[in-house]
Amino acid sequence: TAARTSWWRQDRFGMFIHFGAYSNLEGEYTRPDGTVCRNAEWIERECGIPAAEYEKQAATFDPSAFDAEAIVRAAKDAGQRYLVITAKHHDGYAMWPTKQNTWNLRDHSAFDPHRDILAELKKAADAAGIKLGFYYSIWDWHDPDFADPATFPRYKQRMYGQLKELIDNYDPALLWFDGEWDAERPANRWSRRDGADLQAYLHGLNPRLIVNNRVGKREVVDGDFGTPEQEIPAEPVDGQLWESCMTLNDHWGFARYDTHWKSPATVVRNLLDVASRGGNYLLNVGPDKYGRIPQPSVDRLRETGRWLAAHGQG
Ligand code: FUL
Repeated sequence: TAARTSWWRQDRFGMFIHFGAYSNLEGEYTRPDGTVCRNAEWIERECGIPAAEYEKQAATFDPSAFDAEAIVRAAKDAGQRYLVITAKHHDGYAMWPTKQNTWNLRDHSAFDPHRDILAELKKAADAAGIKLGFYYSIWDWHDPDFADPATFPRYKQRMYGQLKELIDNYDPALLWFDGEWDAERPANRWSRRDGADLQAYLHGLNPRLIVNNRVGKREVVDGDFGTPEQEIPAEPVDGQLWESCMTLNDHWGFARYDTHWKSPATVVRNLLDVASRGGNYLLNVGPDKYGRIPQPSVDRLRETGRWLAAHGQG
């Protein structure tokens, strides 16, 4: 573990990117009765959007302005040294041309079928000497085999298949799991054993992969590092590596109504606070439906980088 995680421990500061079919709604869903429901990456669930309707809107998703080089530049400007992008969030929509289903950006969108944003990001990140990681939700709202214990093995097979695709095609340095909790499968819980099996499988494919603790049950023995969310732990757990992930406003996915941005001073203070306690800081951006990082985020990243450069940390 020590050797495997050495780059990550040194890099300290990363960019989280929440981008998916939900981004296309930009945080707002107008119900048939005309009322508006607001959310972000949980919008399908929290606003009760019927699956057929969510699929219909996803078919119009066209992030034609996604610019991997601009994203990598924004990260570099901020002093960030790795990226973690949502390859699949809870809505189950894959952001690469997976062969396991058609619920993905290649087969179910209005996006240029010759483009592959994960490949673009990998290329840009490599060119800039920045590491690339993928967020992957175990919980899946779309796959019909997820919630039923009888069919879960079929889901699991597709999940393993998707993860192998990600590793084979994009060679990620890190996998950031999520959605390991049990909301819908009380009779068939994701166990530490499931997590250990999955980790063994992944390390069989690439022994250098770093994996977060949500691969298991978020305990000290699970994965390589802990994942406090929207908080900076006062008392780090003995010897455990950790990374605090945080939003720049109040949502992970793009929400056009959310202008509650943290000030650059707050971002710098959080980063220093995390670093002083030995943690990593994974700071989120949520691109809009065209794939552009919101300007307020770009500005804050630049300010943060300026501060770090001025103080010899850049
Ligand atoms: C949570 C998810 O449910 C949120 O949507 C977000 O991805 C956050 C980083 O992890 O558990």
